[in-house]
Amino acid sequence: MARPRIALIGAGQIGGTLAHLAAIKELGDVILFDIAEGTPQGKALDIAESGPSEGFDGSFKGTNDYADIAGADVCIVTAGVPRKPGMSRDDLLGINLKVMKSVGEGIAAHAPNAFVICITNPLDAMVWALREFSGLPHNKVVGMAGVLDSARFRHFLSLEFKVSMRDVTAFVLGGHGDTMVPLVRYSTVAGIPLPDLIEMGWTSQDKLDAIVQRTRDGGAEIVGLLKTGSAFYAPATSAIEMAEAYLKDQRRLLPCAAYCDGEFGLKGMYVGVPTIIGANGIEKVIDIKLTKDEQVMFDKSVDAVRGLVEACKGIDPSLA
Ligand code: A3D
Repeated sequence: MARPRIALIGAGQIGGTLAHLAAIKELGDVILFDIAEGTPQGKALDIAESGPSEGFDGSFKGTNDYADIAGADVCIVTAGVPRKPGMSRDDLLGINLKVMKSVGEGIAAHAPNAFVICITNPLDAMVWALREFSGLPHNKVVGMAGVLDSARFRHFLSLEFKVSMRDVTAFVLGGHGDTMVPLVRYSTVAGIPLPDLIEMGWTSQDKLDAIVQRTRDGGAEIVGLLKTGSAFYAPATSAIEMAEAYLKDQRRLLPCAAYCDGEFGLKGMYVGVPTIIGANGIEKVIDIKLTKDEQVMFDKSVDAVRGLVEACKGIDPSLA
C-alpha cells in the first residue's frame, strides 16, 4: 500500500519540526512547501539525510510549487508570520489572512481530499478563513491549539504535583488567546479532579489560579524568552498527534478549533471544543455542559474570536 502523503505548507520553525517528527514516526512521505526558495528544499534534504542514522524510510521533497502537494492525505498549515515580543496573536491578522487565501486556493486545487490542520495565528480566525478560501468540508478543516494549550497546562500541573506528565489530563477550551478557558473541573491526576486535589491538600486555589494564568500566557512566555519568534517544538508535536489520529483512525478525543454547527449554542464558527478525530476528520464535537462561571469565560472567549472573524470580513469582502 502506498505511504500516506503529508504536505506541510510553511517550512519555517514549525514546518521543519513537523517534517522531522513525521519522518521519525514514519507517518508517510513528506512534502515541504514554502514561498521562500531553498528553505523547503534544504530542510527536506537535511531531514532525509538523518534517515540512515535514525533508521526511517520515506521520501522528502521540498518545493515552491503547489502542484507537488497533489493528492496529499494531510496538509498542516503554518505559512505566515509568527509574533515577536510585544505583539499579540491578533496583530498578525492582516498579513496572515492574505496568506490563508493563497494557501486555501492551493489546497483546493491540488489536495481537496486532505485533512487540513491549521496552526497559523490568530488561530481560530485563520482556520475559519482557510476553510472559507478552500471550500473543503468543515469536518476536514481544523485548527490546532487546544492540544498545545492542554499540554502546557498538563506540564505545569505535573511540576506542581511532582507526578508524571502522563498521568495528568487536562482540558482547555475556547479561543487560542488570552481568553482561553482551562477547565479545572475536568482536569485530573489519574482521574482525581483538581478540585479534589485542593481538598486533599496537594495544592491551593491560589497556586492553581497561578497555573491557569501561566497556561493562558504560555505562548507569550516562550516568545519573551526566544525573542525572535514563537514556540515550535510543542506546537509541532501537538499537530502531529492530531494528524496521527486521522491517519490511523484512532478516534482520539482531543480539544481542537472545530466548526460548531449548533454545539455549545454556536452556529457557523470555529472555536476550541472537545472533538473526536478519526478517519472522517472531525467525527464529533462533544457538547459538554459548562457551569455558569465556565460559560461566562467561554462566552468572553467566543466574543473575542467573533471580533477577529468580523475583522477578517472587513479586510477581505469576499469573506463577508
Ligand atoms: P516561521 O518560522 O516564520 O515560518 C513561517 C513560514 O511561512 C516561513 O518559512 C515563510 O517563508 C512561510 N510563508 C510565508 N508566507 C507564505 C505563503 N504565502 N505561502 C507559503 N509559505 C509562506 O513561523 P513558525 O513556523 O514559528 O510559526 C508559523 C505560524 O504558527 C505563525 O503564524 C505562528 O503565530 C503560529 N503558531 C501557532 C501556534 C498555535 O498554537 C496555534 C503556536 C505557535 C505558532
